[in-house]
Amino acid sequence: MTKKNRCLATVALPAVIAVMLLAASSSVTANAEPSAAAAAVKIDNFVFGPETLTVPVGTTVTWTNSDDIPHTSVSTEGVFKSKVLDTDEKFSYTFTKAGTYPYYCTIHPKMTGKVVVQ
Ligand SMILES: [Cu+2]
Repeated sequence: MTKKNRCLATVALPAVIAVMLLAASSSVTANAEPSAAAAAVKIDNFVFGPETLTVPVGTTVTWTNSDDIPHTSVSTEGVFKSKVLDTDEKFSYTFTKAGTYPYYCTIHPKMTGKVVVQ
């Protein structure tokens, strides 16, 4: 091996490994969630934002408590119910049927929101 060839090998090998890792990670992601949509509701300053969220059927909605006091996200009709979410905690629910899903915070019942699934 000439000095030049050895140099090429040290550069090429990590590049090949990087490409293999990239290929592996992207196929794993694709398999885990084939066509799942995602949407987010942020809880901040005693408000669900957006208050009305419209999503397609099959969407996973994630509530994140960005407030510095605990909140919950509980379906008025008993469809879903989070635990008490402390700061930065999340709750997710996947909506598989069309409809309107009102919800509220059980600790502060004046906090309300709804998810419209189409
Ligand atoms: Cu609350």
